[in-house]
Amino acid sequence: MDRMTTAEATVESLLAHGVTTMYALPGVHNDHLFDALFKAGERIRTIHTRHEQGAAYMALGAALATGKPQAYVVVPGPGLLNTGAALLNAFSMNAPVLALIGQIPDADIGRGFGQLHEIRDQSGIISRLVDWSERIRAPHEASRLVAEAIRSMSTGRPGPAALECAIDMWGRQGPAALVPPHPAPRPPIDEDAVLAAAKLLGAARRPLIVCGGGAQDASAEVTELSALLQAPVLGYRRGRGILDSRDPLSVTLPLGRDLWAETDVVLGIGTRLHMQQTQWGVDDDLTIIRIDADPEEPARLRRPAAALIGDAAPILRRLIDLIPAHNARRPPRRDEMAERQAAANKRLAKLAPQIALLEAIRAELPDDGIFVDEVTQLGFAARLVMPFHKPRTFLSPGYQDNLGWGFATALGAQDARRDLPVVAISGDGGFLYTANELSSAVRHKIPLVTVLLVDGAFGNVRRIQEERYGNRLIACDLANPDFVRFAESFGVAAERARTPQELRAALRRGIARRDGPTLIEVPVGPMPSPWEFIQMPRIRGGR
Ligand SMILES: Cc1ncc(C[n+]2csc(CCOP(=O)(O)OP(=O)(O)O)c2C)c(N)n1
Ligand SMILES: [Mg+2]
Repeated sequence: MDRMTTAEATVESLLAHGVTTMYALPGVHNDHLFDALFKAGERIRTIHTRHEQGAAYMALGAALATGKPQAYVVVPGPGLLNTGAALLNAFSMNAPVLALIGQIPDADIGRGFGQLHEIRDQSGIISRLVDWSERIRAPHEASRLVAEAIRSMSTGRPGPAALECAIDMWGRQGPAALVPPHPAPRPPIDEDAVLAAAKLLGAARRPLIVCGGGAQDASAEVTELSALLQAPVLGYRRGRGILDSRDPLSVTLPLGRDLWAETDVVLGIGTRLHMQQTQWGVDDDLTIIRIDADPEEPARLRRPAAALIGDAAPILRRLIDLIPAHNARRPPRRDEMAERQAAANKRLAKLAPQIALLEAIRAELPDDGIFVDEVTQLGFAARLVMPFHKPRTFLSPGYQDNLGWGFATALGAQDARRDLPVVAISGDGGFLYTANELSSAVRHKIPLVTVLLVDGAFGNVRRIQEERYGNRLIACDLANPDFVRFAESFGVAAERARTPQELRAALRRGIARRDGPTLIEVPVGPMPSPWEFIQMPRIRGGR
């Protein structure tokens, strides 16, 4: 058995799991770990940021873009809390992010001496933020705990995990056997439930498929099943791009709600069906079938007729095998859906200023390029109208919808996928949450292109105050820097684009620039409200 420090065993184990980047902000509690990262040389890249939230968001973006586990390391107490919003997002988005968190001296934990960065019950706080967390208490535990953490991140409902380690434990040396990765257990497919679901879907007159983030690794299967059943596929945010938007059966809001009103059998894949069941409504004529990695999820709002637990792709494959023996004849829906899409687009044309900018981005971003959404006027519209052609090309922040997530998350996505262009959008409100990470983008030569919409306001808040609160405007106007000069002062290539045509040209230059970041400022005015297409009233009977 090799003698190693806890830190060395941790780094070696991360490498054995394919984790080759550490998003990081150093500090004395973790010095031994950084030394182990140094000694690991070229095998692991350490990407340091200017604030802990940047490191955690970057790990999140890397995880979302790759679907693979990613890690970050920060000091305890304030370092941990500074990553709070990103960790919350990772939990809500089921993203495999491993948080390595320092700790005060082992013997002092829980004794309230007021050590540097001490926080009461750090382990307890962490355990509320993630489903799996442990503290490494000896060198020989490190490798096993890394393997368990990473297994937990893809077992059942995927999500983040955390490992703490005390300041005096990272450097402790001892015998440390490296354990191989623990494969995540896969629940056996429940053949009876799949057969029951195949019969229900086969008999359906107007089946509908709804995809969420849990369907992202099942794009081929969803595409095949949609054709087999002539079933439209509804996706909103992370469900976009699983069925290519070019397929007339690929729909988003608001057409999805009309289809929800008409369907007799709905198949929800890796989605909470939250908007559908709580806003649009459910009645006894609707049969719901769920596929979900998390056994707790399907019955949370309403018990479905069938719940298929496990990874979507193999379950869908079984359904595709079984359905033909039970499949009803249905008229092809291609032409009907193309017409209905055109009608829906006429209604959405109200969002013309947003659509013109999104069309410019879509025209320059290749099909496999990644678009990172924000809580901004353009983002709300992107969720409704922007076409996506592949899964994992639309990173949208899930139910947290937390302002300020986008820029640093996009940096992580672009860092992990340097082979693809990544374009992020931000409002002037959201951007300044992490604009300091322009520095990290330059330092690490991350070729992200950011489109910054500047309206001098928390525009969404302002519109709500105008429309619903008698124009009593409060806390919504913003004093901005000159963003072009601001970015340039970091060494970022920056320009201003005043029209969709100028934006297109600027994007082309930015995407071609592969040795560093680009910022494109787009001055904008107030934009038409998207909310009538998002918060839509009930369309089926009571719950
Ligand atoms: C963490 C967090 N804080 C506050 C909000 C509330 N919020 C939603 S949109 C918004 C304003 C966004 O302003 P900006 O980024 O400039 O985009 P714009 O609406 O102007 O396009 C705010 C404050 C939020 N979603 N998340
Ligand atoms: Mg704004």
